[in-house]
Amino acid sequence: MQAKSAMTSAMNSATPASTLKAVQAAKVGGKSGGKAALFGLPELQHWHRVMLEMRRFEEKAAALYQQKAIQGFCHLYIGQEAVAAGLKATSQADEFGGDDFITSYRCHALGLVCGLSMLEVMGELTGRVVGISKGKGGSMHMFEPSKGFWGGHGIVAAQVPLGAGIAFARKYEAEVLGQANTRVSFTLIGDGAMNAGQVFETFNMAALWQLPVVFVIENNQYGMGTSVPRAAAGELWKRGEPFGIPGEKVDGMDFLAVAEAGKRAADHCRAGKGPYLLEMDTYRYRGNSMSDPAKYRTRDDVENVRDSRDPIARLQQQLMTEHGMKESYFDEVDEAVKAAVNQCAEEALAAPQPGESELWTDVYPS
Ligand SMILES: Cc1ncc(C[n+]2csc(CCOP(=O)(O)OP(=O)(O)O)c2C)c(N)n1
Ligand SMILES: [Mg+2]
Repeated sequence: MQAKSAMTSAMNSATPASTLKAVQAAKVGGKSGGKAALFGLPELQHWHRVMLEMRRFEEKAAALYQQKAIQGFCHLYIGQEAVAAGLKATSQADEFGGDDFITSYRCHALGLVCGLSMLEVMGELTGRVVGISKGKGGSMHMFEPSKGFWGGHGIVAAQVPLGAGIAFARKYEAEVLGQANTRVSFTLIGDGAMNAGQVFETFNMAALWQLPVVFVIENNQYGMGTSVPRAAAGELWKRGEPFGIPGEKVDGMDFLAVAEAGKRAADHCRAGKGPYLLEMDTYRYRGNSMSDPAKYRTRDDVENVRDSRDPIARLQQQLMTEHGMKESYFDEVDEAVKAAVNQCAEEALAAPQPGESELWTDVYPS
């Protein structure tokens, strides 16, 4: 079986990878650590651009929301980009398909990194037929299972048992149907969602059946307006311990640290050792959703994190100091990304809304 990393397939036009000088992965606790030499310069440039695309795309979405061109719920991922990018960067594909990803309503960036086009996501946000759910799902309901992207779930923690279910299917395909796949289910969970009962039920079954699932807690410090210390007892990365699920805490605003940890976790699953848990220490710069005035923290709180830990600025800095890249390169990339985002917004808004006949399609009575 030919395993191929997402990075390699995304980089098919790249020059051969030069070896990245060993970079000390930032770590904040747990068992995270070690040297990262996973990526060469072309790959790092690629993933820097991917994170910038997420950022500029969502800034545009915020502007369109304020203009009422996007309505309903809209939860932005700004600040958390390194998590989706770092996990995807070390995910793999084999002849049966790629690794699977599932998350909450905060799903636009993960959709993009899994291969949805900007137009498919922006079309969905603006309720247009060009959207990935034909404009009928909106911000929280985007899916493309053929690309390993399983959504997009509005009910807090609902994606967690579903993520384990995907892992169960992969194990069943391998062990019962004889399909030698090595696919892993990356199941993303908010810090607030970690207190939901179904998460513990899922941990039990995933450990009992040794499912290939990486539970990724995105600890962005808040569940709506409630900070983690007010809501959660103990350390989140240790919550798998009673079930024998190894866990570690990772600097979720360091692309390389996320990628390293994602690889460690996925390797564990692929070796048939069952589930793994990663707590990503990250931060959301915007409110819970666009309608949240975020009065539970100060502007300075956000600025301090943005100034010291921003994942895009950090990778840019690393590329400049370790690879001698010039600021002008990053300015050019930024201009190109902004142009692509503006164009996709124009195209989305020029597309029609779904017609009345669409009221009667994709409806599943139960
Ligand atoms: C079962 C359920 N209860 C409450 C809500 C309302 N709600 C929407 S977002 C949210 C916060 C969840 O926080 P967290 O899991 O930390 O994820 P984050 O929003 O920070 O990504 C809540 C409680 C919901 N959607 N579903
Ligand atoms: Mg949270």
